[in-house]
Amino acid sequence: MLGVTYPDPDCCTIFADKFYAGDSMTLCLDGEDYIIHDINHGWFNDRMSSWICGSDVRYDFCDNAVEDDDCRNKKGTSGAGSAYDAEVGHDNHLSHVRMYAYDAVNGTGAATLYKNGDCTGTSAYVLAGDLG
Ligand SMILES: [Ca+2]
Repeated sequence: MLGVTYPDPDCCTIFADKFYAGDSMTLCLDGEDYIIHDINHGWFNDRMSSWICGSDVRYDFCDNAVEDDDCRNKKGTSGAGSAYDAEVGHDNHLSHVRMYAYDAVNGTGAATLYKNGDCTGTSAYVLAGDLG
């Protein structure tokens, strides 16, 4: 097992160390459909090494500051629904998180893909119906 509990369904917990260890921070949708957590100027900037997220949220973990508005093209990692990554592919780069309400049953489902077969490394979600 993971040895760590899932956060609330609309939240992600991010950790400073691999395998859900070290300092952590929990980020939530807080009832919104979309929210940005800007941590670029905070104590957790460029520290995330693992994460775990709840079932009702989709998320982009972005390497750069919010104002750069560039989270794709190998400048971030992402996922949808209950998922986790013990060893992120963009270790110690996270500067902001975009979170979206996610409903795999009544909304658009998605799959979260990982670079490595053991669900580690860089990840990305693919929404059902995406042309890819
Ligand atoms: Ca950064």
